[in-house]
Amino acid sequence: MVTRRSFLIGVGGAALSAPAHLREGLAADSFSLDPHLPIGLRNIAQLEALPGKVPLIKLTYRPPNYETPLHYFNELFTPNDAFFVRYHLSDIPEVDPKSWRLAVGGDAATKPFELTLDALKRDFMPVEIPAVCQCSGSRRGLFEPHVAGVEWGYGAMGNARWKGIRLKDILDRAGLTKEAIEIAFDGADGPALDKTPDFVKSIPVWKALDPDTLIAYEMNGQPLPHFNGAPARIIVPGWTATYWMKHLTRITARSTPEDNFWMKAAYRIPVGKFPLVQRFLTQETAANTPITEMVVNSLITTPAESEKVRMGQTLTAKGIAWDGGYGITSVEISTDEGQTWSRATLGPDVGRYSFRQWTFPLKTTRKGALTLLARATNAVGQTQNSTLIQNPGGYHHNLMHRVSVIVG
Ligand SMILES: Nc1nc2c(c(=O)[nH]1)N[C@H]1C(S)=C(S)[C@@H](COP(=O)(O)O)O[C@H]1N2
Ligand SMILES: [Mo]
Repeated sequence: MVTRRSFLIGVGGAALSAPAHLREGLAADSFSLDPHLPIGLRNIAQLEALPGKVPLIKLTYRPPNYETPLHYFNELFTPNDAFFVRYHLSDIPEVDPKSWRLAVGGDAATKPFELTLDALKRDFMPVEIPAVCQCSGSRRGLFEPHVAGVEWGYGAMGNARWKGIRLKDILDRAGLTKEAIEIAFDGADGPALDKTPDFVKSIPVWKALDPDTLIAYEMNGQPLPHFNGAPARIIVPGWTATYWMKHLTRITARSTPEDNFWMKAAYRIPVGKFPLVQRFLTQETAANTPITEMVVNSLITTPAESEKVRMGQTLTAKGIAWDGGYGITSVEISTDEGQTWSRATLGPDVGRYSFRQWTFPLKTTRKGALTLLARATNAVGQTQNSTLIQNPGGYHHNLMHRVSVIVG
């Protein structure tokens, strides 16, 4: 079926019309939406640039939810200006780094204090960690049956080098009591007119004290872009991005579980359904538990869906794999719908929380459609699913990615 849809390319907004899966006429860096996304979404999604960003796939404007087009993941690190944007609340102030203050306190902190950005950079040791920032609901739009929420495709994620200081160093200065069980974060953004509760998230104290959990002020060597949390945000490597508080203003050490809507009702998964190791026990109920680490996953970034390839041509398929930080041990490719698998060559390991690139030589010996499947496995033996683990939030989609090229 060919539906007419128009979308804006570039800031100038040259209008083009083409169904997403029949876009051979468009440049290689053009817009592509997965054919499995709900048709309603495929008709309204637009490429549009927020200030400071290249055109991204706009899913909602208030609050801004924009995903990264798939082809950007051909790069190991996602460019800052192409990095996805996700917000729950519409009032998003531009924070002046000069007047910004970070308040640290709570009933489980003996020495509350405030910090300027200069003091944060000056008084604590800087560290830099490559890590994937992935929304829990990335690929929610690919769930069948569909699940309510922002109908993300593949691009509610990105990989960056995050530079900042250890959250642990801040908590050491705050003098945690032995009753401390959770560390909560608040950001400068808030609800606009609606009654949506303020976005506050907490993590277990053991995760907050992990030397890899950071307060970052730089991303890929540049100050954080406004829409990715300037002037400072939380980085919880391995865990989904819901805890990666942007525009951080307050850190609260708690002796009791945080009990707001965003902890108690949202970002929860059924107990025991996913193969996960790290648990957030102070928030767990008999039925469900907060989402924690990312599941093992991969993508094929080259070739693009429906790309035309000449018969006899050898091309190099490439892509990325990532997990919750155990480390990718293999990526396998199948060209026969999963009957047989061959190992791809892994690129350099730049850190256990980063994307791991892979390549695979592809021979085209027959005319017609050639379908690739990719499957990643990690160091604790977790692998991607061939059937979806259904859950009410539409989280943790890690079905094997499928891309078909046309050999002619
Ligand atoms: N202040 C603030 N921080 C936030 C959020 C938010 O709505 N407000 N959303 C969280 C969620 S759910 C995600 S997926 C990531 C998105 O990070 P990004 O916009 O930098 O890509 O930010 C997290 N931090
Ligand atoms: Mo998210």
